[in-house]
Amino acid sequence: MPVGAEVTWVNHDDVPHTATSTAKPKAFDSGALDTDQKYSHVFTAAGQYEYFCAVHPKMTGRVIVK
Ligand SMILES: [Cu+2]
Repeated sequence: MPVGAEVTWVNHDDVPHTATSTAKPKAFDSGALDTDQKYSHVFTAAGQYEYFCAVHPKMTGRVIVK
């Protein structure tokens, strides 16, 4: 994704999830998203942004901004 792009997470599951930045301090944190709730974040700097679900820490992902 290019710098300045917006990513939107949508919870299509029937249990809550989060998209929580692994970095300290956090680059973003959705908080708990219930079913069909959305969270958006604009990435304003290049980098690799790791994230996980605070409810289910084994759920992880990565946003790559170039
Ligand atoms: Cu989860």
